[in-house]
Amino acid sequence: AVRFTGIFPASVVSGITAEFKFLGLEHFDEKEGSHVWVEDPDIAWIDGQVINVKGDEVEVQISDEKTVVANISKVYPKDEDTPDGGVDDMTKLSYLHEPGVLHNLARRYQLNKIYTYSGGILIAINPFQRLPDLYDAHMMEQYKGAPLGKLNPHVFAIADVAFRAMRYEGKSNSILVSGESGAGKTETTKMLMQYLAYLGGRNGAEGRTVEQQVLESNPVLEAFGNAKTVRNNNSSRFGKFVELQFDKHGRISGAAIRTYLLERSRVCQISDPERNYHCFYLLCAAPQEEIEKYKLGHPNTFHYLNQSNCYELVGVSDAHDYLATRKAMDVVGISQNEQDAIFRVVAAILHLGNVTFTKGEDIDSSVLENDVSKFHLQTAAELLMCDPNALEDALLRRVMVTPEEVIKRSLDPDGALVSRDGLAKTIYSRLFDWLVDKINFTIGQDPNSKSLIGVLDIYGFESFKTNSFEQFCINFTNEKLQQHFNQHVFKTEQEEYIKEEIDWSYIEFVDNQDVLDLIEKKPGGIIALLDEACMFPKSTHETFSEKLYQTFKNHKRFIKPKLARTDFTISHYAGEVQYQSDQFLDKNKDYVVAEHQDLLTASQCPFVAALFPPLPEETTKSSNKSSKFSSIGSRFKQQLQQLMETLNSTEPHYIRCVKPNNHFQPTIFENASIMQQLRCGGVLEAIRISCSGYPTHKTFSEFLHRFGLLAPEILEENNDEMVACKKIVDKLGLAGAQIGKTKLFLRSGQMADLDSQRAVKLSGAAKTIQAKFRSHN
Ligand code: AOV
Ligand code: MG
Repeated sequence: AVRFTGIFPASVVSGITAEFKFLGLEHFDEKEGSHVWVEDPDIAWIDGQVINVKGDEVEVQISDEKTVVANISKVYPKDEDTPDGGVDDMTKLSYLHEPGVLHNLARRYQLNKIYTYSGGILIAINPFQRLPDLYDAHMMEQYKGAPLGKLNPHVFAIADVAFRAMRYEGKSNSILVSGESGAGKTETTKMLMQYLAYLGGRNGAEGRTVEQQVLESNPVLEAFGNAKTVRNNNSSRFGKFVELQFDKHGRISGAAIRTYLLERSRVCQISDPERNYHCFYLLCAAPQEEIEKYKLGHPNTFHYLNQSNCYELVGVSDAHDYLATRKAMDVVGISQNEQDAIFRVVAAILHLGNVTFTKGEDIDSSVLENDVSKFHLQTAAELLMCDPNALEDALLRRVMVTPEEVIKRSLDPDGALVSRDGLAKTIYSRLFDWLVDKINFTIGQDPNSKSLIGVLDIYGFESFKTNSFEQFCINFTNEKLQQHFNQHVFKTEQEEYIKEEIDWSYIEFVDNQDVLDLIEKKPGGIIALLDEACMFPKSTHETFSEKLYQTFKNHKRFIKPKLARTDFTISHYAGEVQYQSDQFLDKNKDYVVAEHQDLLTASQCPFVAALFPPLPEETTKSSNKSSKFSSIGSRFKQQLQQLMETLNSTEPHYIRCVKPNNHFQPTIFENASIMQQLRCGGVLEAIRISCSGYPTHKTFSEFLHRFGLLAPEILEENNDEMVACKKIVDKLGLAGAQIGKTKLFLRSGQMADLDSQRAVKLSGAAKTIQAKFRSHN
C-alpha cells in the first residue's frame, strides 16, 4: 500500500474531512474488490481493497494482515489507472477528491516533481534542497516559447505565458505568489525574475543592465529586510511588488520596486531562536578593519542581538554574505561613501541598543547607567555624526511647550528605554526606505513602457500564539488577495458564463467581503476605530477593545473570546485568529519624536541628515508636535488599495507555494498541513471550478484564427464566424465544448489537444515549403 509520510492527530484529520466540501465526485459504487482510500487516524489516508460491504459499513483490506471497517462516507474511490508519476495537472485526475489530490502531490513530490498545475494555477511544493538542473540556462531555453502544458509544470512556464501575453497581446500581466511562511515564495519570485530577465535581457550587453540591477536588488533587500524566524531561516519581513517594464521590443526597460510594511519591532526585540535582520550579523562578520572602525565585536555583545541565542545560520557564512551584499550594492548604484554611511548607521543602532539607564536624582528622571553606557552612547553619536550631549538629551528628555514657557521634562528609566528603542526603529526603517528609493532611482522607470509584468511576493497568512498589529495587517493583505483570487477565478468565470448564456452548474464560493468590511470600512471598520482611538489622548487598549466589542457585537466575523479581556478574534477566510490588542495603538502611530527628528536633521553626516529631512514649516509651528498623528494602518490600507488597482489592470497568474513540513527537510510530506494550505489558498475550490467549468474561453475570431487551419475546408465555406466554429467543433469531436454568444468555451485539456494538432500541422506545412524551396534550386 502507498502510505503518506507524517503523523497527524486524528482530530486534525477528521476536522479536515468535515470541512472539506466535496469535489464533483460521482456516486461511488463500493463493490467488493474495488480500490479505495480510507481514512486513517495516523497517516490521514491509506489505500486498500474492499472485501465486504454491509449497509453503510465497508470492510477494507489495507495490508496482508490488516483490515479496517469504515463508514461509506469515509471511503473514496481510488483510481488505479493514474500513471505512477502522477498527473501534471490536477484537472486530469479521474477522481477529484481530497485523498486523490494529496496522493497525486505526494507521489510527484517523492519523484522531485515539485510543480503541478491545477487548471491555470501552479502549485509549488518547497523541495528544501537544490534540485539539479531545474533552473539552469538549458532549462530556460527549453521553456522559451513552449505552450503551457507541453513541458513539465514549472515557474518558467508561468513566466513564459505572462511574457508572451505581454509581448504579443500588449497586455500587462501579474504573477501573484502566495503561501505560508517558508513555503518558497521568495525563492519562486527570484526564479521568475531570473527567467523574465533572461527573456527580456540584452544578450551580451556590457555593464550594469537594468535586468542585472533588478536581480541584484534581491540580495540587498534581503540583507536588510529578511531575518531568521521560527518558520524560515530567511524570512522576508516586508512585502514586495516588483513591476518590470518592457519596451516595444520586449526588452526590460525599467522597473519599480514597491515594498510594504517592514516589521519594525524586530530591530529592538527578538526571541529565541530567531535572529534580528541579517545585516547586523553580516556587519559583525566584516573584515577586521571595519570591525575596528565601527568598534564592533561578537554579536553576543549587543543587546539587540543577544536576546536570542541564535547567532549563526546553518550553511550560511555571514562574512561571505557581507562581501556579497557590498558587491550587490555596487551593482544597484550605491556608492562606496553611501555604503560606508549605511553600515555606520547599522553599527550605530547596535551601540544605541547597549545604552542603558538608571534612576536619576530627581524623581522620575534618569541618567546613563554606567561607563559602558557612556561608551556606547559616545560611539553611537560618533557614528551618526551628531553631538553626544544632544543624543543623550534626545534619549532622556522631552521638551514641553506651553504658552508661558518651554519646559524640559525628564523621562524615567523605562521611558528612556522606550525612547531609545523608538529612535533605533525609526532610523532603521528610514534606512530601509532609503535603500528601496535608491534602487528604484538607479534602475529607473521607463515612461514609454506600454506593458509590464508585476511579480508579487507578499507575506502569507499568519496565526501565532500571540498575534499583534503586524499579523493583523498581514492577514488583512491576505484577505485582499484572496478576494482578488476569488473574483478572478470565480466571479469572472461565473459572470462570463451568465453573459454568454451557456449552461453550467453553479458553484458556490465563500465570499470574504464581510471580513474586508469589518477591517477596512470607512467609517466604522477596525482600522477606522483604531485611528479614532489613536487620536483621542485618553484611549487605552482597553477602551479600544471595548469599543470593538460594542460595535461588532453581532458581526459574524468578529468574536469576543470568552476568557480574554482585551483580545479579539477575526474569523478569516483561512481560519480564526485571536489578536492581542495591547500594542495596537502604539504600533499604529507613525510619528518621529520631535527631539529625535531635530537631533538627526542636524547630523554632520549628509547621509544621516537626508534620512531626516526637516519637516514642513506648519507642522513645526504647531505647539504640540507629537500629537500629530499619522496612521500606519490607514496608510497600509491605501497602499493595498493601490496595489489592487494595479493588479486589476493586469492579467493575473497564480502560484501557490506549499510548505511540505515544518522541519525544513526534503522528502517529508505532511498531509494535514498541506491540505490546510491548499484549502486556505483556494486551490481546492479552484480545481472544482476548472473541472466543472470551462477553463478556456476564446472569441470566435480568436479561435478561427488559431485553429482554422485544422479545418481549412470549413473556413473556405464563407460561414458566419459562429457557424464556422460550430462546424469545427463538430468535425474535431470536441465533446462538451460550448458555443456562447461571442465565445467558444472549451473543456479542460481540449485547448492543449488542439494546440498539439496545430503544431503537427504547422511543422508539416513548414516541411512542404522547405521541400518546394529545395526542388526549385
Ligand atoms: P517564503 O518567502 O515563502 O517565506 P522562502 O522562499 O524564503 O519562503 O523559502 C524558504 C526556504 O526554502 C529557502 O531559504 C530555501 O532553503 C528553501 N526553498 C524554497 N524554494 C526552493 C526551491 N525552489 N528550491 C530549493 N529550495 C527552496 V516568508 O518570506 O517567511 O513568508 O515571510
Ligand atoms: Mg519570503
